[in-house]
Amino acid sequence: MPPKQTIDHENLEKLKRYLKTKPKMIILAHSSPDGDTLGGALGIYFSLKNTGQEVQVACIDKIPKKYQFLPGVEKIQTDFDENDFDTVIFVDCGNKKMTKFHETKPKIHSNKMVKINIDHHPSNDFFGEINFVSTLSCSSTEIIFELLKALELNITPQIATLLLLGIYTDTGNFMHQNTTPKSYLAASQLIKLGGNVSQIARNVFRNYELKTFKLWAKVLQNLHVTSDGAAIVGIEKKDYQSIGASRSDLEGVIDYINSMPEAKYSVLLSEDETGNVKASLRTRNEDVDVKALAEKFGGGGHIKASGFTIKGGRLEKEVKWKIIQE
Ligand SMILES: [Mn+2]
Repeated sequence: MPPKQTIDHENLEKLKRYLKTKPKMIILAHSSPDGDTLGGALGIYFSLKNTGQEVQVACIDKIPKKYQFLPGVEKIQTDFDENDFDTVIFVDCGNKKMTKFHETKPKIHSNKMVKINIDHHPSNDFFGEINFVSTLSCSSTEIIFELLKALELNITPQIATLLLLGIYTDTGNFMHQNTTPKSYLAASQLIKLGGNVSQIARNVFRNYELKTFKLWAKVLQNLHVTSDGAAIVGIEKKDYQSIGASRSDLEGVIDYINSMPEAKYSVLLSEDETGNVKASLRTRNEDVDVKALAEKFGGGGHIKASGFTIKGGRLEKEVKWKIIQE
């Protein structure tokens, strides 16, 4: 069977027809936003806005400092009135609850809204009325790039940078297993369209503050490999608070931990600011599926990179790290 097209023809035609009705659209990034969800959400925002569509963009969480350089970042609202819209575009949401807006705005999941679902996570259950879900794409922005081309929308240098960002961050600089010839091709075309690689590198990948390094030093110091081959480390709230860092400063450190040849898989446990324990899991081992492991704890993700949250938990270290649920 030939590989499925990234952009499903039927859904594309549906979207083209729907856009002609001039819907009122809100684009949502997922909570704890990353480069893919932000680049994707803003990329669509500009391309639709430039054609005169009525569109706004929101993310429930604060935008991390390293993404503050993004064109249009000031357009991202942390709140919105659901009654102002008839359409939600979900970007990079492996499930529809990932925006975290569902608790305060149930209407966004009701049948009063047209849901457009753009994602590349295997866990995605096609929850939209219109779906562009391709698990073979390295990032949601890779899908969005295909989509914008299919819609014949103009891709400005600004939009190219936004889409390129998602490819860079989700492939870990083209080093993760999800990197395909298509990812390189998309990146090449986006650079040709004016995508700015050095701006992405300087802001996202070569941009660490002293507090981040101090926190990473704690992580590396506490790291150990269990007898069954798990590289595991726990970071308590007091660990980052004592050096003026925050949990988001941990982003990226798991990929260094996961570079150890003696580890079958890696687990980074961290207490968040609101009394939960979050776990990030990675593996470079062909035989290990960390998605299955995360699912056992109610989480999900990809086979090589996943995560879960234990609500109302804290970490305690006796001999090993363990999660105490309260
Ligand atoms: Mn993604």
